Amino acid sequence: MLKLISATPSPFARKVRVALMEKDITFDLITVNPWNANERVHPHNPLGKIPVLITDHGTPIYESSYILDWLEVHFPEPALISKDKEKALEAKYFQVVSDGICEAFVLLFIERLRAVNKRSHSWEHRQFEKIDRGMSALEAMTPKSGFCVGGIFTLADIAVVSTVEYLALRFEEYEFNEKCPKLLQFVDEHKNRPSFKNTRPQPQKLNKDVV
Ligand SMILES: N[C@@H](CCC(=O)N[C@@H](CS)C(=O)NCC(=O)O)C(=O)O
Repeated sequence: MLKLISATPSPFARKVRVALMEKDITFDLITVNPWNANERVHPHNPLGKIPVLITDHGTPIYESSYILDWLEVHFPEPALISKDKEKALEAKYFQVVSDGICEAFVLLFIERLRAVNKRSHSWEHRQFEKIDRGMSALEAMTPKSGFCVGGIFTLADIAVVSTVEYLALRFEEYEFNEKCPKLLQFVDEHKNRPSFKNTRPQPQKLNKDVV
């Protein structure tokens, strides 16, 4: 059986969990906290990051967008990406922006674990701007209602919902209502889809010694 090494708040791992559920693939969920010093993710991924999917042959596959591509090849139905190449690129673009926002937020979040006098405000500002510009790009791209690309549920919808709900959990002070009302409406319409409902992000406590 496939195994997925995952963490409860991770938007990257959530994309994979949603895809596995949408494709009705049975898998073992292994929940870890990848930031803990004693957590052993690196034997499966030299980069030490989750998500990692372990195949039936024991081969580890990592990087969420790559795992989604792998799933599409090995479990093509139901497709989470259009067979039309242009539409497929369009959907992947949502994922590029979404992953970029989440990666910038992880850097900001980790910086904020430092003692106040050790935090770099210019670094925090730099990450904030990436998140803010990314969210505004996503707000412009995403429809109020329906699906992001081609009238079908795709990895674009998965990426958008995972990103917005992750930020809503970890970045409460972000002005979602003012800055991205369309994204909120989109998430509201889709959040009760079973694969989203069953993978809602949950916080994990991070040790300050990570920095
Ligand atoms: N680009 C990667 C990002 C994965 C990622 O940043 N995972 C975080 C958790 S959300 C992690 O495991 N971080 C641990 C570390 O960097 O040491 C992907 O899409 O899979």
